[in-house]
Amino acid sequence: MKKGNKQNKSATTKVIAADLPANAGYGANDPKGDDLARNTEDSVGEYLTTNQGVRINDNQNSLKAGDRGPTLLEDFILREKITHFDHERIPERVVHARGSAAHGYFQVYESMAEYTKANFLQDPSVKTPVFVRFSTVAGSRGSTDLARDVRGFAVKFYTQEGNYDLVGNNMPVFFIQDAIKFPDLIHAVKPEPHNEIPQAASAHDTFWDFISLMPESMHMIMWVMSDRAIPRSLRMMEGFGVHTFRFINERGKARFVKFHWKPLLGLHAVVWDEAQKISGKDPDFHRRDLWEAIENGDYPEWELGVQIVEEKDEHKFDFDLLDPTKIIPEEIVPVRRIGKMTLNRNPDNFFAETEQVAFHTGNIVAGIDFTNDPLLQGRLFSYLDTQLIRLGGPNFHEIPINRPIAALHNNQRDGFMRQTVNRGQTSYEPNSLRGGCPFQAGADMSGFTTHAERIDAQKIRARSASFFDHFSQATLFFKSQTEPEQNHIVRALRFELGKVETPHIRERMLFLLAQVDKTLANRVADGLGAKVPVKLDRPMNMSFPADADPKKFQPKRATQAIETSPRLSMVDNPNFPKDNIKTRKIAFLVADGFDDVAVSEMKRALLTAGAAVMTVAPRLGMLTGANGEQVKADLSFLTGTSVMFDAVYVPGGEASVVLLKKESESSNFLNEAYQHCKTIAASGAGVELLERTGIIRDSSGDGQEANPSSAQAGIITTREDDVAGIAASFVEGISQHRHWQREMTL
Ligand code: HDE
Repeated sequence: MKKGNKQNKSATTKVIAADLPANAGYGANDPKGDDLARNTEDSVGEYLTTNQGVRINDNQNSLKAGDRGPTLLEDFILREKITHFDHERIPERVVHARGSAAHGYFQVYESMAEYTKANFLQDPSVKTPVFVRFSTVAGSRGSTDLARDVRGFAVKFYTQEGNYDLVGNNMPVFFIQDAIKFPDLIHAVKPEPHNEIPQAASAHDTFWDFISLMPESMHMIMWVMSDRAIPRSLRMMEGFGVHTFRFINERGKARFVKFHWKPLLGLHAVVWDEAQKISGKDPDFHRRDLWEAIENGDYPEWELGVQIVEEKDEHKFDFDLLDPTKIIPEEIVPVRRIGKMTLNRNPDNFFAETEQVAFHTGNIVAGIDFTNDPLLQGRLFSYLDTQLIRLGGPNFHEIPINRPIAALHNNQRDGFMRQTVNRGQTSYEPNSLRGGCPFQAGADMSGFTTHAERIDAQKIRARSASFFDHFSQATLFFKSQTEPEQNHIVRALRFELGKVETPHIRERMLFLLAQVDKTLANRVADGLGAKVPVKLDRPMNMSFPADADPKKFQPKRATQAIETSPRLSMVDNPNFPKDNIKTRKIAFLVADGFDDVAVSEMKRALLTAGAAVMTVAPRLGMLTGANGEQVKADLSFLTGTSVMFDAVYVPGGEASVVLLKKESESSNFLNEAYQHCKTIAASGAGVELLERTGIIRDSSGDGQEANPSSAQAGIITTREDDVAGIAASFVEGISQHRHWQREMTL
């Protein structure tokens, strides 16, 4: 048999995906999966070929003049391979370069016909395929997942009537009010241009220089300095459409709408110290978490929420609905949950899908429309434009991940990489040669019609005075946080401004913070060893035309309808009761001689509650329990650290605990988990390990250490090996996610 040949291959085997069974590997009812299958290829059982389909006999050696001679230009196989390799990269996204994505579907709970004619929001039995890409904003494609940053939350709905993209973020407001400031904002936050430092971080002079001159960003700054900017998981964060959009019903009636995504796993964050450590230990933490959850069948779910406002109420609020630096507090207009999105399939190929997916705020369907939000208006230009450079031409809509499942017919033709072979003589409309086809669709045939908004205005470069209240909602956000969350904002600002080297930038920021909340500003100033200035030597707002009167552009506070909005907090948010531990990761610290009974009982309790358990041991391989039970060590102290977990359990077993005590890493593990306010449980001799670290100060108890004081909240122990007795408290402790009371004693 010749090298590389396989006897059982028929010479006619084709590699193209059209031959794959419909739904290859994707399950039934997945129209986008079916569509993608036309382009998938897995090479299993196939010969190696060139891109022209010529079978390759030797993939090890280039063609040479003699075995020690020069390589020949003639070697078309070498040239094709290397040329393709040389061109494998496309430009990364100018923002949101770092991302992770998944497939899934969306189903509406009941028809929304009263509000919108959008086809995918009518029938609860219809599953609309979606592709969702989460991202960070500032870092490049290879940057860490755990940067302090906004997270992109972009959803492409492949509806029967065309693609609808809801290109949102995990924060409901934005830094700026007008698209014309976007390049400035991004230039300021990206690594500084002279030395390309720092990567994926806002903690540097240029970002804070810009922000200190943009009071309109203060509301967003509160969000970015809060724990929302360091989510525990992409599966545990909210999403927001940010802008006000419109719903249009069959009768043409329009209403304003704001979109929300509410995660069914709740809202959770890590702590900043943890985020920085994860960035070193596992920079792919969020990507891995999303991937693994889907592989394990723990499909992340979000409910789509809408806040609907009648057109007649447009001016009823103390802010402008068109201003993207404002929210409509949920206490004022409740969020109605109208459907659910489930992510149930990982991409087959990162480049083909996650990298090449092209979102565009302009991808809308009949029943949804834009508003005049000046940030949204700019985005409507930017997304199509950016894809032209990023994906190399006007035909990116033909890339499998981008093409709609709805039929696509028009007279657009040609261009780089055109895939469609358009038949026929005509490529214009109107025409008679092709019977007028393709023809326009009436509104009754789902033809898109723009909402006929009345506009009677002068053409001016200006911003409405209704956009000038830059601080009230920043104050609302800060006041709505629990004490530990406020502490985190203070510390985040101390960290970020602490990295700023130019004194006047810090001072301007302290002045702006004082407009939000005086205590906040004073506390940040304390940490910086600075004082809050009483006035500035330049106007607060530098964002006005060159010959304008600066006084006219100063922020103005409006009276607020509410003082606090509990739904802005992550810790104490009535939308997200802390009542489960589903998919949380728990570490068991074990060594040979561990208490087999304790391990299996605790494991059973945690698995029943939906958590995942991993063993971390001094070494990899099989471990033997005191009664001879064998357990595989999933991680060693070298490969597994506490920041990868939500909680820790130390079972008893004298021999195991003796071995663990010899490992300084076991103490580090526990100390770090304690410092990050995680739930820690120990039973039998395992309690001694907690004593050695100082986590438990009172060594006389018998399980009484469980919550004896707020400082010990989330520390659950029993010396009696009564694992069944503490399992419920452990589960309850983990469901609280973090025990911030402990942090205040640090
Ligand atoms: Fe984007 N944004 N953006 N943005 N944005 C992009 O499009 C832009 C804004 C958001 O996973 C780019 O394909 C402008 C707000 C997400 O592929 C680009 C302005 C919100 C993603 C672009 C904004 C977003 C992007 C870069 C101000 C939340 C990632 C690559 C007017 C509502 C989508 C690309 C993905 C990506 C422009 C502001 C969300 C350059 C000009 C506000 C989630 O077109």
